[in-house]
Amino acid sequence: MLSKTILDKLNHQVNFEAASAHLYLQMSAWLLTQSLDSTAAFFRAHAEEEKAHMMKLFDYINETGSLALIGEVATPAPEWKSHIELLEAAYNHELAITQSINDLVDTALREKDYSTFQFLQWYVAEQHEEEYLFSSMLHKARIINTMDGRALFRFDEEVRKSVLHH
Ligand code: OFO
Repeated sequence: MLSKTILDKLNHQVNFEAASAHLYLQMSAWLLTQSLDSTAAFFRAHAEEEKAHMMKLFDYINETGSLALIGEVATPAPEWKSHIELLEAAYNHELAITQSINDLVDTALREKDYSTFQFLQWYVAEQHEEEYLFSSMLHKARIINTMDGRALFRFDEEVRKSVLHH
């Protein structure tokens, strides 16, 4: 049985993951208007991942005999001025998710809810992956945005072709 504190926080996380799915889907639409089709495809696929994160929580809550709640999801405003600004927003969003997961882990430990603590470990590992993924994308976008950066990238590409493939 989940305590009220844990249940509220888990339901809050259900909503957060749903909001993430909406945000990334909105981002993919904006990216399409900028002809960044592959980045748009990435965000669209990532919106699906967030939906899966949401469903995993939804199932866990229901399996404990508690009631998962589908809350209202805020409408994301597509007001990014550049793809870099969008990537920064996405990275910051992931940092906020990590914080929320960490807070849940903290509470589970404090309440000695070891089942929830164990369940959340998947999210802890996942957030490590997601932060890495989004920060490396942002980093690459920033590099390619400068002339020197483009030259560096070409060099790196040459290394990939000539050294790594031999
Ligand atoms: Fe992108 O993260 Fe969900 O949990």
